[in-house]
Order: sequence, then structure tokens, then C-alpha cells
Amino acid sequence: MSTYLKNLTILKLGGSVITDKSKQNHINMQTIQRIAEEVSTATSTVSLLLVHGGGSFGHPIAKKYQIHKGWYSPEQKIGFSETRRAMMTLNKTVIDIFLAEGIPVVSVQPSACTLTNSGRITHMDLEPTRSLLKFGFVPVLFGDAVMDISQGIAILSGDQIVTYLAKELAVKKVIFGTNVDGLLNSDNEVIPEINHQNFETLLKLAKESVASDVTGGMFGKLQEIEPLTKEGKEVIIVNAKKPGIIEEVLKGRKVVGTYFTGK
Ligand code: IP8
Repeated sequence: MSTYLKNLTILKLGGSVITDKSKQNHINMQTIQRIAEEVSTATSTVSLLLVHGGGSFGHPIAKKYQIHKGWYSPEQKIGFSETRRAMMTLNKTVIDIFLAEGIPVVSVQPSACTLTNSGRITHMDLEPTRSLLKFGFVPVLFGDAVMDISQGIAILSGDQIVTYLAKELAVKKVIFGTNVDGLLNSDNEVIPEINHQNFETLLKLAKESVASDVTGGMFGKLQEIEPLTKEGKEVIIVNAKKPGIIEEVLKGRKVVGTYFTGK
């Protein structure tokens, strides 16, 4: 393995962190700004890949035009284009804020390098991303509307991108920055550790919770995390809305959150 791939970390910033899901097209500028500052103090110790979700930008339009259900009507064309544009707008703001903080972020547009089949990635050209990492850039990918071999069009979640990148790029650690302190039990307490014993029960619990996302909310996230834990990756769900958490976890310190042990 080349040196640049050692200690490679993926930070996923959920849509609920970078946008206000209760208001369409509302970006949480101050939250992104604070996270960028935290990342900037921590990136000397890690190689980083950023992935962000769609929040109140991608999801409402994707839902309106049922892009995640695949192609069934020419009216979806405008919806597909609008979903893509919404994600570009959100991504540009993230890029602007991180760049102003001196972080060498480079946007990598998933829909331009990825094909799915029934919503799952079958091809993703990772060479540009590998090259960016080699030179010390921070590639930034995001959930997107993509072309799909069997159903024509699809919504590719940021979480699925994370799983794919983590496997293909020999990533060591994956941090999911959400708006909750971790995975919560029925008493709203953080489950500090998830292993093979309690994974299935928690998956059922998450399935019963209502998801407003077209990509399945916490249930979708857990489904993406499962194969990663089997491969022995370090996976952590933390609250990115709480100041200091992202900096601490990037620096390898123990924080409040849910740790997947894979045992
Ligand atoms: O928020 C979905 O990405 P996610 C992106 O990571 C779109 O599930 C376009 C809805």
C-alpha cells in the first residue's frame, strides 16, 4: 500500500448536519464553518476524504420526482436535472467554506464517474480520487442523482459512496457525522458499542423508525456500515453538530458516539 493511503479516513457529513431538514434549501453555514475549522486543525495527522449528504437540498426534489424509484416518466427528466443542480449548489457552498479555511478540497462529482445497477454502484472511476489523495488533496464527494443500468436513473446515497470508497481505497477509519450523539436505544441513550451480537436487533429497531430520506435514514446507514465492520474497518457515528467532536475524533481521541467493533 502506498504511504498516502495509510491512515486514510473518510468523514461523512450528513445532510441533517449541513442543512436544516425542516426548511427546503437551507444551508447550516455556521455549522459547516465550525466543522471546517475543526478539520483544518486535525488534517495534519490524517489523509482525508469528505463525503456529504443531500439534506433539504437533494431529498425533497428527488422525492417529488421519485428519482429513487427509477425511470417511468419523461417528466422525471427535469426532476433529475434539478436534483443534480441542487447537489451542485450545496456542494459548492461546502467547497467554498472549506477552501476559505485553507483546506485543499476538490469536488468529485459522483454522477460523472459512477454507474449503478438497481441503485447499487457497479462502476466508479476512482483514479482521479486516488491521484488527488496522492498529492494531498481532500476529495469531496456527495450523494447524487446518477444513471442506472437497469432502472435508468437512481439516487446514490452518500453512505453507499462511503462504503464503496472505504472498500476500494483501503480506508482505515470511517466517521459518520450526524445530528445525534450516536445510535440511540428506545430510551434515547447512546449505544456505545455495536458488535455482531447486537447488530441484527438494532437493524430491526432502525427499520421501524420513520425515514424522510429517499435513501432510508438510519436504517440505510446501518445497512451500509455492516459490510465495513465485517472487513474490520473502524466505524464511528458521532454528533457533528456538537462543537469539538469532529476535531477530537479525527485526532483519534475517544468521544461520545457509537463505535462499531466488528467483533
Ligand atoms: O443524503 C442523497 O444522499 P444522502 C442525495 O447521503 C440526494 O442519502 C440527491 C438525495
